[in-house]
Amino acid sequence: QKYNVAIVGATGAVGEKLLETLDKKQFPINQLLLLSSKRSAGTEIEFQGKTYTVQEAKPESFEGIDIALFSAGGSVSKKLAPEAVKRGAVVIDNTSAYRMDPEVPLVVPEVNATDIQNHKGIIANPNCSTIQMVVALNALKEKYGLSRVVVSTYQAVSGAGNEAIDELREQSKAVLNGQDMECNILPVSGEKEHYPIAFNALPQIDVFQENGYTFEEMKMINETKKILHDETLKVAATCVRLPFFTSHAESVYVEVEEAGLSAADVKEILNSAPGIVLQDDPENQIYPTPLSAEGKSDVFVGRVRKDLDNDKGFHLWIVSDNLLKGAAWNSVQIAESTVQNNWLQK
Ligand code: 11C
Repeated sequence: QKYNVAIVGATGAVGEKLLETLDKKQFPINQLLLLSSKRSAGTEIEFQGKTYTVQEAKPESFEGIDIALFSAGGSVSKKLAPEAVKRGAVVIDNTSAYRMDPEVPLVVPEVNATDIQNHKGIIANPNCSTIQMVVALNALKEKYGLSRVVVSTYQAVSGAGNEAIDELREQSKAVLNGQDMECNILPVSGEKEHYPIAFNALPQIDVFQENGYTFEEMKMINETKKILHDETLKVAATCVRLPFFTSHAESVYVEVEEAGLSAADVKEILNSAPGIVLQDDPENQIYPTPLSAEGKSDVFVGRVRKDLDNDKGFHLWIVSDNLLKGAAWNSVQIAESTVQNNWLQK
């Protein structure tokens, strides 16, 4: 069977990767519809030897669509996802619009694919930095139990979209040419203050919340609990933007429930978990980096160490391509799981 698929946000950084992933996975497509904002409508995109003209996304666009992959920002999803569902489509939404809605499954297929069955038309794709972390956390939780997680992230500019990628490129050029930098986008497009990302580190991803955490940090905290089905899990996060284009890296401290484990025990579990590639050989300086993970769909884990003071504490370094497993790849995995298990019906 083949499906009519729409991509909303086809011209964006994730949209591009959605097309790449649908092609790579040979997703069974009958008709493909590429949608965008009015501004990007008219753009021509090649896919599997055919040229498609991107159309402005409107409620009527979704007539006859089976699966709509949304990645055009939360406000577009809020407005158009219900319209798509009303017209019979299942929406896989890569924005934060519906993630914490109790009616909406929030899915990383290696962790909680069966949650898809409970969907009422919308399935949410988690935040990129959450996805790569929970793939590793779930493996540990299933075997050893999990009580606490403290994460600090090192995130690529592509998480903030094509404009942020351009900003890093232009600022880097300016610095190297001894010119003044323009700062218009980062840390957050539309915020009052903008700071250089080139040759810098910005401890703000998304807007600040009343509790002093950023929205990105709260996404990591709340989404992790939802995906792992554990509201009692203690999670703290600090999210930082760094000047590279692709892949998020994370330093993660975890406390498991079982006592007396070694780093080797933890590595063994991670090594056999779905979606994870263990790259951990300090003697030969083997560990993942943002550049080594770029373009790959796996979650890479290295630097696994036992805490020196806490018997149940372990430190991990987790890296993955934020536009692939963190976004497009995970969305298409959700689509595959949905159709292969006959879970399209609401
Ligand atoms: C970033 N994690 O790196 C964000 C991008 O909620 O899907 C993903 C935003 C989201 O800026």
